[in-house]
Amino acid sequence: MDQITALESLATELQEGLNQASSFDDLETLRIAYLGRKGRLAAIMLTLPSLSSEERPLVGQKANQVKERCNALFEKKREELVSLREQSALARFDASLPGRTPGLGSLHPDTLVIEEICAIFEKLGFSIAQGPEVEIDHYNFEALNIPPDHPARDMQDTLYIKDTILLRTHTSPVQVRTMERTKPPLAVVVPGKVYRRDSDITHTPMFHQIEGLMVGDGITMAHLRGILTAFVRGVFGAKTRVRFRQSFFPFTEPSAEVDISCFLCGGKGEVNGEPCRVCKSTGWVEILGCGMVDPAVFASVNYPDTVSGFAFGLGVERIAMLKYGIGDLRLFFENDVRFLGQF
Ligand code: 2NM
Repeated sequence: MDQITALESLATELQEGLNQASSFDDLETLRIAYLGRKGRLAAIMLTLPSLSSEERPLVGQKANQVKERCNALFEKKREELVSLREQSALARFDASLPGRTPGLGSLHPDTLVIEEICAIFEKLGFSIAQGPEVEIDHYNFEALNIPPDHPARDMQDTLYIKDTILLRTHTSPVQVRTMERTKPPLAVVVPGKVYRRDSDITHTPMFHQIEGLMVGDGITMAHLRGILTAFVRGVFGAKTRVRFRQSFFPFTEPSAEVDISCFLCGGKGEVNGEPCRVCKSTGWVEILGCGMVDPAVFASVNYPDTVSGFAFGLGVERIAMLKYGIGDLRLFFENDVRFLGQF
């Protein structure tokens, strides 16, 4: 039978063809020529109907064996080509080439300012405290001598979650919580996020504050002045001058705002004959609010009426804008790495 001879030589010839093949394209060309729909095996199969009923099953069986053998030959060659490709990729790999520099992250200007300021206060003997951002009316307002009819309690200014649960509008509730569980004397600074119902070019619904509190027997405004002067000189330089302006807060009496001499123009109000952009030619920059803690606050944490203390608060973004010359508050919250990478 011619078909049996033809089938027997098919696998042998395929092996010869595969020996010459050097690419996956060569492999595919051979597959189509031998096993394809119009290939050599198919051509032999087309002659089956012309055979006798005794010959037909013999040839059919042989055809199946040859097909399996051919498939095995193709698979073996394919594996060889895969392994060759891997070896040549390895040979091309140059371990002496310089690597790609991984992108390094950087700290947010808020984080930098918080870390710098907290480090200064730690050197002055303060410890760092933190507390919840979701607060109750008692800690955020009541204990801080902010009466129920005070405008700060208005829905206009405070983000309420429900009834008496709210997002803290300052970090002062943490000072109250700290006093509740700590006997005087104590000195803490509290950095953290605060929330207000306010959103325009110079106000964001969330921003950062650092507040501080020092309590003990015989703490006076002299201590307040000394500590805050040391603090601003740490941040803005040893020549910085300090000025206290009388102010008002519900939780302190007396209260003051602290201005520092302008760190850009040195208080002269102009730089190279141009009006100073930092202090708007006034020579002074407002930096924080402070005061002697109101006895009503001490009463709310059951401190004896013999203690006294001072407290202060500042806005972190405001300090960062001054320190780094950042002109737009919105940059702090967009998290554009081109901005964040500059500090
Ligand atoms: C400020 C200004 C003045 C303040 C008061 C207290 C507390 F809890 F001790 F009463 N914490 N922070 C305070 C005082 C905050 O921010 C402008």
